[in-house]
Amino acid sequence: MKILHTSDWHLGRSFHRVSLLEAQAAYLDHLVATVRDHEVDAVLVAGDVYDRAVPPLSAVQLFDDALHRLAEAGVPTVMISGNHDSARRLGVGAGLIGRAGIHLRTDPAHCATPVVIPDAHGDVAFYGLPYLEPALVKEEFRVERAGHEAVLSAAMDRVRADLATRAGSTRSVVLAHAFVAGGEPSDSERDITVGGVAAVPAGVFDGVDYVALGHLHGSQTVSERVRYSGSPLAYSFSESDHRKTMWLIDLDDTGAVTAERIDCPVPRPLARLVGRLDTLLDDPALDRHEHSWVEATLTDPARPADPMARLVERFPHTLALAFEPERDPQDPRTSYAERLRGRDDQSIAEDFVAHVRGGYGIDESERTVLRGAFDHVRVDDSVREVNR
Ligand SMILES: [Mn+2]
Repeated sequence: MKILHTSDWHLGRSFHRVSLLEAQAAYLDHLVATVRDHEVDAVLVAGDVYDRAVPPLSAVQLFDDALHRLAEAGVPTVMISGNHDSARRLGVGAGLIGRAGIHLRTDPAHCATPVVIPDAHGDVAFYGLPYLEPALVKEEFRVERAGHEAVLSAAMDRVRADLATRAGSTRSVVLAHAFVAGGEPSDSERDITVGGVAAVPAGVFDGVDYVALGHLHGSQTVSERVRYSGSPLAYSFSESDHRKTMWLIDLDDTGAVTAERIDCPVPRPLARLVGRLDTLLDDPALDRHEHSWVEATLTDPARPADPMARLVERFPHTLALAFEPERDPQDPRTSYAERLRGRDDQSIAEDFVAHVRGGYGIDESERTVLRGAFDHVRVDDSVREVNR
């Protein structure tokens, strides 16, 4: 059986100030084309279909269109809700949509009710575990300590119990949305740490043939049978090194897994550029990034004037700008007093402002205010001197 595993579509999300709706539509075109080209038998979407609990209409329309096209392609599809989705909203109409072969699993109570899809070798049981927020589902699973491991273990106990009632030849697949130990996060997942613990051990999923995970946005292999597909698009610059893909899983008659990565379309490459502004503007080696979405970190010791306006002349798709002034290599070894020697209060205070604002230096009107404050202090001191 050929299974296409994807997750974390985050429909409706934008990248900095750029809407990704077109890129997400192109990805869904690619998904449907892949289903046809590779004669896929089942599509799995492991949560975070939407970026927000109440998604914008354009995202809902995109999702509606995807459902119709998957149903039209005749490919059974199993989807779960992720931590970004509203399970209740996503699950509206699930019963009716299920009749078209699109199975939305958003209710924790239905964890152990699989979607059963047969092939020439027998049945494959697909168990959809929606994102299980410990505080919300601990009663459903009757666990006392509400952590991710406790609720997922309880859900998996139900899965294994159901599986044990089925024919021995039944192969099994679980969809889950969780942070599994060994996985590598990026900057675009919402933190799900509970009581200081974010990750669950992969061992909670023991006993099934394949685990299609969602939540982490980088494609990764926790073990041969436990994988993250990652998001189809980059949602932060921390993902600039990611290769965005889906897993095409071949599940043979014994339940053994063969995995292949299917690349997703790249709307525009990402580039993280670091250096002095003049270098970024002149270095011929950066030619290849001129059409990328750019995050520029300027290392000039002093903040250059109009850096964004100058950057966009060469890199019109610059979306993020940061300042990290380069330091004298001796700097860490010099004492605080030495660093302040010979500098006036005004310049020290200006540096402090830039420091606490993450590199955004002081502007002319702020400089005037600061100078006024120092003047006041000095005047007061001089008056005191006189009156003493
Ligand atoms: Mn996600």
